Amino acid sequence: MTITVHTFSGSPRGWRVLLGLAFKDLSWDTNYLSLADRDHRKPEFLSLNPRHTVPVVEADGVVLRDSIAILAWLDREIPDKPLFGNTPGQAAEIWQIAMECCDYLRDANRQLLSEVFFGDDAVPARGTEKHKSLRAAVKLVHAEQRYLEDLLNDGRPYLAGGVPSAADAVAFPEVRLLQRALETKHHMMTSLGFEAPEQTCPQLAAWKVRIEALPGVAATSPAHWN
Ligand SMILES: N[C@@H](CCC(=O)N[C@@H](CS)C(=O)NCC(=O)O)C(=O)O
Repeated sequence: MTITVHTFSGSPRGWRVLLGLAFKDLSWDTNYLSLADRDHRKPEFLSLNPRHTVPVVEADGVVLRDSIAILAWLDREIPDKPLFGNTPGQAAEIWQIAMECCDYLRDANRQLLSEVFFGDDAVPARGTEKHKSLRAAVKLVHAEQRYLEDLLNDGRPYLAGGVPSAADAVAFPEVRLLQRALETKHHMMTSLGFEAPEQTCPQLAAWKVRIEALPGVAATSPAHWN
């Protein structure tokens, strides 16, 4: 089966799918759309996904357009190295963590990173509404980092147990994007009081390194970071 993933370089939702493929030791083709050129609004892409969002996966005539649906489909299509566990209990835990990361960590990151990556690069003055809302976003991010840290505190290597799962595929892009923000927008992130896992969440920092070392994961990194 030939799997083509249409995505933007650095899209957290597209990255989930690439990680799911890597965790399963599969190969794939990536078609990077240009956000600047608005490729996702062009008729060719709209014919695949009228909602103009990435990721979209094409595989032997099947077209799928939601990151979580794609991971679930992939697991049914290719059951080896399951992303959603082997038992009902494991499936429930993986879904729960994955959806919590979709809802809470993604939302906190969106509030913070849309300004950090795409804003005017000026650190907002203390006391302004913008500063208050970005500080609030940083607090939410910290709370979600601590939630992940607590999951790992029982000694498990991955978020939902002993093997990488869909929970890790959803969480990793978010944690890695925060690191990227710290690397490329250091002054802004530190001025807002962001604390990296390396400072406050040692289990999460070690998990990030563990995921990065898995086979195939390096190839999922955003193309424009190289
Ligand atoms: N529920 C969808 C949401 C996808 C989504 O919002 N993707 C963003 C990029 S991370 C996007 O394509 N935004 C462009 C747009 O909405 O026009 C999924 O998880 O696949």
